Amino acid sequence: MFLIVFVIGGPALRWSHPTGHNMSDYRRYFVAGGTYFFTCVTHERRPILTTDLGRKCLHEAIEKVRTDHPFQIVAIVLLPDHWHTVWTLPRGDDRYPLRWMRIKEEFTERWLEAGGAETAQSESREKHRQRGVWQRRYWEHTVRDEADLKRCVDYTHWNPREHKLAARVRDWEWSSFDRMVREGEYDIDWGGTDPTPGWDDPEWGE
Ligand code: NI
Repeated sequence: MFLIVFVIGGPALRWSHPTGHNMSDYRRYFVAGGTYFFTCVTHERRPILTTDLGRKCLHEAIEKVRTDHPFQIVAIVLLPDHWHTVWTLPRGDDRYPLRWMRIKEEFTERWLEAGGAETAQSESREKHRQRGVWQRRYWEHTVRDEADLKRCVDYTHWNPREHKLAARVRDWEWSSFDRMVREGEYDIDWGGTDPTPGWDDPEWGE
């Protein structure tokens, strides 16, 4: 039975993983009304996020903001010019816009201070005191239930393949996939086929 599943491959591999976890594990991540999927893109799609400096600045920015305004990172992936992430906020706290504003600010401050480049400023952006590091907006999707959460997390981890940046999901260094394999949520070889076909429409940002 398992041999057959293994030969078929693809998403079915999840059934055979050793600790026998299944979708119900997502209960520990899901907070009704407080679990979100986000996409955030760099200004003019500059490929800065997977550089040493970009990763350092983003890590520090997230940790700084999480100290002041806690949230759980369920899943995260860095691509060169954007990132996808799934967060759970504390119950009764819906202030993700504040967290996003702060993360962008903290990143920008560190990035520019360390000599990272920014793109040329339009008059309008200068008026709004924005720097040429991030796109102004970001995409937000409120996760509806555990099945929706599973799709969002799968979408996040499969994204390097979606963007043709990695041959296998496990080959991409800059995501929470490794952690979730260690936690027993995925088989290491997961991601042979697109787990969320058709989810690359504009609502998903990328
Ligand atoms: Ni993407």
